[in-house]
Amino acid sequence: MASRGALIAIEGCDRSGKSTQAALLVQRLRDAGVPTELVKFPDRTTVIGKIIDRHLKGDAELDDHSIHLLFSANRWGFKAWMERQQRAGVTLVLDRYVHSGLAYSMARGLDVEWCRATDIGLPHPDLVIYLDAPPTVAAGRSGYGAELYENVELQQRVYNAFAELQDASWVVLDASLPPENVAKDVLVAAQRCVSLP
Ligand code: T5A
Repeated sequence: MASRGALIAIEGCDRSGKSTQAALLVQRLRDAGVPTELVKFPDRTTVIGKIIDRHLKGDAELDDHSIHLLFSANRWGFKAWMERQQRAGVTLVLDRYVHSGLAYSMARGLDVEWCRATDIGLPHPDLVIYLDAPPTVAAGRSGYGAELYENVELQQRVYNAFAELQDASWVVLDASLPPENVAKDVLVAAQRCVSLP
């Protein structure tokens, strides 16, 4: 029987470089012979993901509790699939996961314990890699401002919320460094839960 695949969550504020690093990590793990899949949350292709996408583009107004529940429901839609993949020995690299759900809703003033409750029962990440890029750095990156939450004032509150959520198990990386430097640090961190030949 294959040994269980790892669950690696990459977290951070908007434009901190998560998608860049998640894609590089998946490629490096696959190159090393580790079966790996990438999952991006929110997944905008599902029925729920399409509503989230419209909301983020300013096309569907939703109150803060409702959108929190939809982000969480979007993750629940992948629970069974993620568990199957892990059981089959596939490592999953998650571009955002439950801590994004908490940090963004905390930044909008929701109660953290209420927010946490909606994700209870989802698979636990074996590793959280947090890409630490101050909002003013991320704001200078291309495409910033295109979606609802991409403004420096809200991002500062998200940044503060992530700081509150961090514990000793997280690997916190300086994401203001060039992407290739961050990628080296991400790969080192990943080896806490994935063995490379
Ligand atoms: N959200 C999400 C919630 O509120 N609750 C939830 O539960 C979840 C899951 C969309 C929004 O939804 C919110 C958070 C978001 O506001 P998203 O689709 O992940 O979530 O949107 P973004 O975080 O904006 O994702 P992006 O793909 O836009 O940003 P990334 O992935 O952080 O950054 P990336 O890699 O795409 O890079 C952005 C730009 O910066 C450059 C890249 O080339 C690119 O141009 N770049 C760098 N430049 C300099 N130095 C580096 N180290 C760089 N790394 C990347």
